[in-house]
Amino acid sequence: MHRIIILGALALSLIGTRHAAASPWAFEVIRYDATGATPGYTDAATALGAPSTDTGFGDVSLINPPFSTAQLVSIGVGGELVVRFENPVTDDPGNPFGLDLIVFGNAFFTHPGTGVIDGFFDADLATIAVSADDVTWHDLPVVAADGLFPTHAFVDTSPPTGFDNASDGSVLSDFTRPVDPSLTAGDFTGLGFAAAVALYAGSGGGTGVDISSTGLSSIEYVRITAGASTAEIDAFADVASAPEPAGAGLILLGVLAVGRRVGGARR
Ligand SMILES: [Ca+2]
Ligand SMILES: [Ca+2]
Ligand SMILES: [Ca+2]
Repeated sequence: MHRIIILGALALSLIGTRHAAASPWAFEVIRYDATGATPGYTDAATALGAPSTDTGFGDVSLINPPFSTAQLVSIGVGGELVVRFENPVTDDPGNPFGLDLIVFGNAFFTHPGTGVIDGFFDADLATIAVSADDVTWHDLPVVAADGLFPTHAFVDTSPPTGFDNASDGSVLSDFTRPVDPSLTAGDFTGLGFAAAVALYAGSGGGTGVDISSTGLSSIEYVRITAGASTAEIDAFADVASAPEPAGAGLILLGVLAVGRRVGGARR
């Protein structure tokens, strides 16, 4: 009995340690140059922590982006934002689609009040660069921040009535899971709200970045610079690798299955 309690306490402490070490968001602003930024949108700390989930007019969704000065930081042409992660973002082979980092902006799909998507708006195609040491920087020219994919905060947000969603969701999307990068804006055009959300497959959206082209196994710093237009950034996330096929999870499932069988036998 004592041994079980001790093992249980050890397991809990390990789980606790893992969670404490696993903050997936940008953690610290290293530099912010507000040159060319939109006035008011100059609090770089708004890029830290989790992506925005509410606009004040309903859930953040792929048709309803964050827009307040407390949620977004503006990066003008000639300006820059550099943030650091608390934990290194690794080029983990278990990451979905090979994507390691997600950048959230305020681009969104448009619709004519019906929820059927007819366009894509406010994509500002900002340049993303990464660094392990804030000295040597690697541009990632294949992808652009503040473009595809719009943030979608709740998997169960209701379809819109008019230009707002009718009621709030309660099940958060996974902000550490990227959208399938083979999708294009055209794949969403003409889709109803539910069908568009289904293409996200539980992801919270954002621009997925594969750091493998840099030759670095991990990075801690991310830099955003504007392209032709002022970009808006909401948050950054470290992608969670897909669960291992074997290991603690399966053992836990086994324990649960045995427990269920014992419970069933008792009934
Ligand atoms: Ca990768
Ligand atoms: Ca934008
Ligand atoms: Ca934010």
